[in-house]
Amino acid sequence: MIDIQFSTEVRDAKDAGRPIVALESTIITHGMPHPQNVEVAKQVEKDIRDAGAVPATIAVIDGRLHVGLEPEQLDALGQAKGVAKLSRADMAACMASGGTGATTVAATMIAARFAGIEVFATGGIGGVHQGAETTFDISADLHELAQTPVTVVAAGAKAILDIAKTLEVLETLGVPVIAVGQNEFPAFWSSQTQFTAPLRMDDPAQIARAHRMRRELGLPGGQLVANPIPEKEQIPAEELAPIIAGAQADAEAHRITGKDVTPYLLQRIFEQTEGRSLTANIALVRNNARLAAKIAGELCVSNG
Ligand code: PSU
Ligand code: MN
Repeated sequence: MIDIQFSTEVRDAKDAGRPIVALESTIITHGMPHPQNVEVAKQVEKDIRDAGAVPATIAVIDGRLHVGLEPEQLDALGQAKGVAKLSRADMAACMASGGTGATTVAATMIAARFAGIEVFATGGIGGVHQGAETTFDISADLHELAQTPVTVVAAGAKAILDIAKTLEVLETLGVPVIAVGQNEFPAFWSSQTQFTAPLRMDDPAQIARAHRMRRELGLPGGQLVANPIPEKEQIPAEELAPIIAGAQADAEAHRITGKDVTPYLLQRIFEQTEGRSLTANIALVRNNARLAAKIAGELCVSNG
């Protein structure tokens, strides 16, 4: 019944059996300011093409599920006002009511699986927020990783989250957390943390094999690939700590709750770092896109 709207490029890639990488759209509508959001979205798509795969940016537009956006659709989404932020809970409702919404990691995974796409690149995943022991604020992204078979490449989890608790929940849910090129689980703007990732794989072919092995074992759920931000683009954790603490205090003072928390914190941190957080964010998303394209390429070979 659901009629997926594929972009021409994604449709052709599917027909030809070429590697495809899914991309989320919440990072465009709720994660970065206009016009950089659209520039970055197009640059990331180009990075994926240059690495030999085809990008599929996912969004709900006027009730229809789009897998791959034409450039004009990306332009329009990047400056649209009042776009919903869709996760597992509200994606179907948005489609049923003819609404327009950007997909979070959770909703992008759902759409990717539905469209037969196994690899997805983003910046950072949602996780367990600091203070979750009182707010219960835990992103639906974690549960999605536990049940939807898509390998997600991210730069770890932001320090706006409680990284220790996020890793514990991922372990409880049986989600493989695989660091690339280092032993530590990276923290988005900085590569080094005090947390050792449960797994490490430096070879995209191995990550693709692990993805396929889970499927063969009949295991539900995906993999979280934690790809550290390139060294020269990092912002030291100690420099960000007071800024994050300030943003969190503001969020509390303004009684920001639910799905507004993450976009609010990202916006405050952007303002307080005078845009440096955005420059780092762009570098790490591009880095993740390139790795995801390699993994998708390897999966294509092994699925062949
Ligand atoms: N983390 C980022 N940038 C983002 C997001 C998270 O560094 O743009 C977005 C992603 O779409 C993610 C969502 O899936 O926020 C998580 O929101 P929540 O914490 O409300 O589940
Ligand atoms: Mn939340």
